[in-house]
Amino acid sequence: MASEIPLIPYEFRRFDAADMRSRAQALFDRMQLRRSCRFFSDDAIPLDVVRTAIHTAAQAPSGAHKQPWTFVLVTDPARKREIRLAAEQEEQETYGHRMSEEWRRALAPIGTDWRKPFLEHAPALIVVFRRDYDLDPAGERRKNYYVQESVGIATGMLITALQNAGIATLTHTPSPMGFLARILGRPINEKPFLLLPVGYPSEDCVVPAFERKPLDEILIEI
Ligand code: IYR
Repeated sequence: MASEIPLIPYEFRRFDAADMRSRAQALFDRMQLRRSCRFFSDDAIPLDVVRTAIHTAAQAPSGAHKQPWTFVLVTDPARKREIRLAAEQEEQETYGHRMSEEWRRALAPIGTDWRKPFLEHAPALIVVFRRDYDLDPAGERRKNYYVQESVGIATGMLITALQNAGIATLTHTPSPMGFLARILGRPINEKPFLLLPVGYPSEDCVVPAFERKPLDEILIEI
């Protein structure tokens, strides 16, 4: 089938195997230190670095190249406060009665509760929105494809890019998240996907002493 879009040569750089090894290892060493950060310093972070990381995320593959994502970068303290209060309201319901006993037990070692002070302490929040459809200029719906997968991949790239640049993140999913679309005034075709507080960890930030699965447990080679 002929493509309607012009085809151009793939600009791809090969490295020798030694270079490949050191590049892979260097990224692994940084990513191994990635932790979900729940205690942020209120120190400012260079926002241009965050913008570059968001631009990196937007290099992700997407179904039919629809790029079904929008990233909202929130630094305004009043808006962060509004988001914290709304998130805590939902989380009070969730922790109060929406969670199953099994879910409660799974969360117990992490020690989270309905209080979300990091939503105000973190110098910035990135709210990732998914677009299940786009609206064409006439207001007609144009469906997007594999939206969950596409936005999930982009978000993974975002977390990687931020960690690589020295910015800590938390993947936060207050549920339901509809309040984010309302507070941020997003259009009807955008649904909140993930809320990502970003910044430097506070001096006294602690994280659970989790172990990650070893490679031989998660990799099957045939
Ligand atoms: N969204 C809630 C609960 C929560 C759920 C899971 I699964 C976690 O890994 C962590 C928290 C909250 O943010 O507290």
